[in-house]
This record gives sequence, C-alpha cells and structure tokens, in this order.
Amino acid sequence: MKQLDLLTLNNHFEGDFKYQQIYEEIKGNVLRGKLRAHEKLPSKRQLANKLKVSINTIANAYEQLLAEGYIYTIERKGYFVESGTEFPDSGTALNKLPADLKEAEADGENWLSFSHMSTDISLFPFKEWVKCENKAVDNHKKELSELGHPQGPYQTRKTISRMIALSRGVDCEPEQIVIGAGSQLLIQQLMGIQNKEQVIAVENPGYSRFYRLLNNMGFYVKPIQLDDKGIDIKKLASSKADYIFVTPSHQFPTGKIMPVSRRIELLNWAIEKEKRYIIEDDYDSEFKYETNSIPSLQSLDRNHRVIYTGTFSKTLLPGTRISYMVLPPNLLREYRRHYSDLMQFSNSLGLFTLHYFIENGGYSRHIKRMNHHYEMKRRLLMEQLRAKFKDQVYMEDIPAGLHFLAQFQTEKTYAEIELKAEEEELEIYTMRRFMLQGQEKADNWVELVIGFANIQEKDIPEALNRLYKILFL
Ligand code: 76U
Repeated sequence: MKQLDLLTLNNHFEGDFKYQQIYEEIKGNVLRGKLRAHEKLPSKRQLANKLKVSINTIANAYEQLLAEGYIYTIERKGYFVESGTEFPDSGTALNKLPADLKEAEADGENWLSFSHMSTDISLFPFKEWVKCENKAVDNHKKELSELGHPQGPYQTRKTISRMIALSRGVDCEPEQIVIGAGSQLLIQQLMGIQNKEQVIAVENPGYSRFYRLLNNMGFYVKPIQLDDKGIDIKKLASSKADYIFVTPSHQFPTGKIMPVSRRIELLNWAIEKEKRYIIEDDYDSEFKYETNSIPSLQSLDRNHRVIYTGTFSKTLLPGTRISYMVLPPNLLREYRRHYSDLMQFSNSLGLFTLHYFIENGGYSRHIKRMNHHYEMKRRLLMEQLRAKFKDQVYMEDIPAGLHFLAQFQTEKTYAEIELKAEEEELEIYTMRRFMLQGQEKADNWVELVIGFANIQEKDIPEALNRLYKILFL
C-alpha cells in the first residue's frame, strides 16, 4: 500500500511546535490531493523514526487530524485519509488581503492636530481612574461574572441620572437611561424601532455621521437651514418631519447657543402632533467658559417629547466609548419590548469605574480643571490666530465647547485646502464635512472648524505656520 513516506515530506521540523508543523504538512497534502482518500498513513512509530521526533509528537499531530476529520482510524489497522477532503485551491492566497483593505501603519510623529474630535490626554487623571477601576473590581465581582442589564448597571444609571439632574436639569429616572458604546449605536437602536416612512429633520450644517446613519437606515432625512437662533422653525414645519435632531447647547459645528424662545418654539412644534420627538444631542455642554451651563431642552419639556443624549467622549476620552440616552416612558416601553433579546453592549467594568469616578467627585473635579485649561487654550489660540492672520480671519467669540469656527479670506477651494493640509501634516476639518446639503462656499472665504483640545500650547505657533501655508501658499 502506498504510504505517506513515499511523499516528499519535509524532514526539518524545528522549534517548539513540531507536532503542529507535521499536522500542517499532512493536512496540506490531504487538501491538495497528494494523499488520496483511504490511503494509509505510516504508523506513528514509523513516522517518528523517519522524522526523528518522538512518538508523542506524531500522536498529537494525528489526534488533531482525526479531530478535524482529515483522517480516520481503524482499530489495529492504522490511520487512513478521509474521503471528500481534497480541496486543491485552499490555502493559496489565504493571507493576502487586497491592497485596498490594508491599513497603513500610523506615522503620526510629525502631525499636529486641530481636530475637534479629540480631548487633551495630557491632563487626564489616570491614577484616579485606575483607583476607581480597582474599587469596581473589589466591589462588583458578582456582577462582573454575569451578563449585566441590557441598559447598563442600575447603579451607574442612577449616578448618571443624579448627575444630569444637577448639571443639566434633566428630569429622569435611572430606568429611562440606556447606556451604550457610542451615540451612533444608541441612535441606531432608537431609530430602529421607528417607522421608516418618517421624515427626519437634521441641522444643516450639522453632524454628518448621524445624517449618514439615518440615510443608510432608509429614512428620508431633511437637512434644515439654521438662522441666527438655530434651526429655522418655519422650514422645519414645512418639512413634514416628525423627528428632529438638534444640538441646542452648542450647535454642531457653528457653536450657536439656542435661546429659550427658540427652544419653546421647538417644544410647541413637537406637541402639535402625536409621536413627534426632538433628539437633543448634548455632546459637549459641560464646557461653558463664561456663563454657567444652560439647562437642557429636556428640562423644559413637560410632554415627554425630548430624547436627551449625552456622551463621555468629550469630558473623559473619546476612546472610553460611553454614551447614553434618556428615553421618555412611551419610547422606553417600545424599546424594551423590541430589544428584549439584546445583551448589554458596553463593558461593565468601565461602567462601574465611571460610577465611582462620578461618585467620589473625580469627574466634576476633572471637568472643572479642563474648563480652565481649555478656556486658556481657546483664548491663546484665538489671540495667536488674530495676530497671524489679521483681517484675513474672522471668528465669533463663543466661550464654549472644544472647537470654534474660523473664516479665512482665501481664494482656495476646500478640496485644495484638504489636500495641502495632508501635505503639511496638519489635521484640520473644513466646513465641507458638515454641510449636509447644498451651501456652496462664499466667494473668497472658507470656514474651518478648529478644535483646540488636542494641540499642546507649545505647538500652536508651528501649527499656525502650517495653516498659513495651507491657506495661502
Ligand atoms: C457626539 C456630536 C455632534 C455626538 C458629536 C459627538 O459616539 O458619544 C465628530 C465628527 O463619541 P460619541 O459621539 C458623540 N454628537 O460631535 C462627538 N464627536 C464625534 C467624535 F469625536 C465626531 O465626526 O465630526
């Protein structure tokens, strides 16, 4: 009978996992059809002698091949190749990922960033955070060993509900809070239970990720122009929308703060019809530099028409991935009915850590400190921008958030600016990212969204040199 040792089996098995190499070799021969169905394999002893390895090694390799069904065994006769195991093309190009899917290794060394998406990690209280994490491990072993509540641990929801009652006037029970790994996921869930025939209004300019998400979900999404108070109510009324996404505390990205008169108009629009809702995206309201934080739109609502969403991406770190939404009772009931099968989708350890971080005062201390720090940086950056660009720059001084809008007088197009920014290694976003529909740029002016959280003070002059080259050279 033809046996495996007639094949050119590799004789050099080295290193720690010899059995695995032998297994791979035989497997390859079976798949390529070099070993045919029902051919007999050499006995363990024969093969061990030939390959100068222990019988155990061969036994391990055969065991694995048996377990996966490449070979079978007949008592006292030996091992044979299983039928139906020939698959000649397998293995080739398996590891070859097409070039368009390959990710470049980060080469961020020389890059500077005016991104509005990051926070300043240099002042993050890691020690305190880790202490809270240790406390979470000590106190919650039982919960950590189980699947948690799909909306996140009750304790954390209770802490969040107390905190947003104090800081934002949000009126809710812990039951109404859904914690999730990112606002997009939460919005996707919330809108997943709505009728797809609905029109959804969003602010224009606005948050393109929500805009695209809603579009991809199949909704008809209508970008609504802003006036100097925020969303234009007349345009909203004529849009036929029953849902609106707004950022009243700090319009994204223009920074406008919606005055109470417009908030009341918006709430009145909502109660004109049953099942009309306002999604209040309160993504960075913790940063207000001259006034106290303005109460949320939800705090004015008496009819359960506002869905409030908040995030820890700006106050902690974007990578924390902890966001939450507050559902009015009717929507909560629908949510629970629809998602009764869903498992919790954030990390419990992170959520218990957050609970202690808020409870022991670390969170509010951090926000207070960051408010001072960011306000200092915002002022510094604005001063230096004015000094460098003189009357070629226009900025409205809105003391809030982690970014501001700046207009520059230049002939360049957004496409040219984005390309040149890449060359100059400066991360910066133009208004193009936020214009959801229409809106060509004004002649000779461009608008940039300048985030100041990430950039270090000492790097501002160099970043502005690069910006100058991007805009004018
Ligand atoms: C979030 C707006 C308008 C929500 C935001 C952000 O998922 O909780 C910005 C961009 O981290 P999440 O998102 C909160 N609503 O700007 C935060 N900004 C995003 C992350 F930095 C990205 O894509 O322009």
